[in-house]
Amino acid sequence: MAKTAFITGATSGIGKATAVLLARHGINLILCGRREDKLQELKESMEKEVKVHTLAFDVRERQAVERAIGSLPTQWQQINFLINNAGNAHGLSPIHEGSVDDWDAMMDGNVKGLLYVSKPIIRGMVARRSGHIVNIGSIAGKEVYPNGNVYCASKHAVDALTEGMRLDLNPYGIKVSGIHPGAVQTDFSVVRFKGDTQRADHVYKGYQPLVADDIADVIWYVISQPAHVVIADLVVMPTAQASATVMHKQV
Ligand code: NDP
Ligand code: 8X3
Repeated sequence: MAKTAFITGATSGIGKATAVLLARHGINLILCGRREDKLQELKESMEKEVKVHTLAFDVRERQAVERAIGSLPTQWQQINFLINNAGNAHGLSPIHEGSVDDWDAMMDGNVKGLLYVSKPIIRGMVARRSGHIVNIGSIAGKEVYPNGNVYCASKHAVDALTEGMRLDLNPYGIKVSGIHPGAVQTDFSVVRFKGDTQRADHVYKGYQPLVADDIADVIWYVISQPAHVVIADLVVMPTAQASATVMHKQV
């Protein structure tokens, strides 16, 4: 029987590339994001390959998340893979100058949103005693870099939650994986710098960054392992990157 993946942040970047790749592998998809038009476009482009269901909601709005997941028709309720990918950085400022609205957006989206989405889906996995959760963390969840403060804190929280999920779900045979990318060229920096595309482009100048397809490949590798294997924790960076702050740029 075909499997089903629930992907948050499927309208762009890593989530979108993952949706496209999983569809090629015959996995039915529940695609989520706030931008309904993008979800609809994706659905239309993939429906020849697999079944697609879309849910438009903001992960920060607890009731909207519960409503959306609660609205899933019976045939969509058996979720095999939960890809917790939705998230963004907002701003890059010293701690004493950061915007509190940006802090809220990151903690509410990257941390609380992930929890709101996960709970109802995990309950189904526990009842069925099977499932695989893939949390997209970041190199920022392994290291803290200057001015990254709250984004790094949010991704450290994702790392801790990944470990916590793995411990608590161990008796139920549920796999939990954390994938931690370094620099990937997506809309990530455009969002971080509030639409300043010049500043965003500069982040990826002078070296070859990862692209969303690289991370989609890693996600596919992680979820296609045999039943007895879990890739628990994986850091993936561009070859030019050695840590959150060390990047070999040719300028
Ligand atoms: P993009 O900006 O391209 O994609 C972000 C996705 O998250 C979009 O689909 C967006 O959908 C969704 N999203 C953001 N906020 C919300 C929200 N409040 N509610 C619902 N959906 C939301 O960036 P990436 O693809 O790069 O980012 C995906 C994940 O990868 C993030 O968790 C990010 O932190 C992580 N990451 C990215 C790295 C990079 O260098 N790019 C490196 C390491 C980790 P919509 O706007 O439609 O709601
Ligand atoms: C995205 C990578 O280094 O900009 O999580 O935080 S970084």
